[in-house]
Amino acid sequence: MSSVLSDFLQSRKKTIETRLPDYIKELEAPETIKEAMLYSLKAGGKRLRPILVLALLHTYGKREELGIATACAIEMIHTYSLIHDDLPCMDDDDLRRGKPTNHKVFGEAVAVLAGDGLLTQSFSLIVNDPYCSQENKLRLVSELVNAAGAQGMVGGQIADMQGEAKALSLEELQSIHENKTGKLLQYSIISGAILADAPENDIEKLRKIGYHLGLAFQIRDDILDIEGNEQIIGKPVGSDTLNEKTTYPKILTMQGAKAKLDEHITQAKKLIDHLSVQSSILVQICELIAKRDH
Ligand code: GRG
Repeated sequence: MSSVLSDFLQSRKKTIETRLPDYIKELEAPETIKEAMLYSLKAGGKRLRPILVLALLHTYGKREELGIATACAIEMIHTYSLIHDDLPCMDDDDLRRGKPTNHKVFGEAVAVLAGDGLLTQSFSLIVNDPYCSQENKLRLVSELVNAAGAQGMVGGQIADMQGEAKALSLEELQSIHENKTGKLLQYSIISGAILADAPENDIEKLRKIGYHLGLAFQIRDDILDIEGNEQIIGKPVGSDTLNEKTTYPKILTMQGAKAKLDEHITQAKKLIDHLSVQSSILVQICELIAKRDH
């Protein structure tokens, strides 16, 4: 990773991690719910989505402060989705990012409410953003509903649950991930562009870039899952116990999944080349998504 990218990622991660808790601490709300919300918000993570918002403002030469509220709103929605995804009624996970999951610490009922609180609060951040025009607020909220709701992440999650027991086609798998993981990542890119008042032509290209990056991110996730499992249990791709769920490597083979990942990254980079501005940061983030190791 270049030192420019590494400095960019580290400094923006620090900014987000400094600003994020303030939005919860300032709330007039019962301490227990604030504590549970803060627990997961502060539990680490790459902060890729909020960094993308700031990267777009940087790309268009705008003050990154303009993106802080939306960037933190997106991280709140991402965090809510992870809290709910870990619940016993969903994936039933005990650990997230190496720490006990929210429901393990606070109990199931509080964890559900912490997720609900984060989801709801995220909209308040956008609506009360002092730097954002009324017109942009409306557009950001409406795009966020599409990205995170039943037509986006929530819809992808249910399709994923329903598809768990059956063998899916590549098209079905792609549609699940486009919604479940892709749409919020795509929103991180286009919301940054909206806040930067980027040309509409660029916003439409960025929507396609977000689509490719969202799928690339998920394919990399599938690859990392299997490579991680191979290291832990020593089982190769295709062994039954590891691959009950349909994944890209299961349908395409590991080599095919890597080729598909490269295809999406190449498409994204081509589109970046055609934006009205140059963005070496975006190009480098594409390369990072293709090669990330966690
Ligand atoms: C419960 C409504 C609802 C939705 C859950 C996103 C999601 C939908 C579940 C997460 C399951 C999962 C592990 C998906 C794979 C891709 C993904 C979103 C990984 C986690 O995102 P990262 O890698 O996480 O950005 P960090 O920890 O870095 O924030």
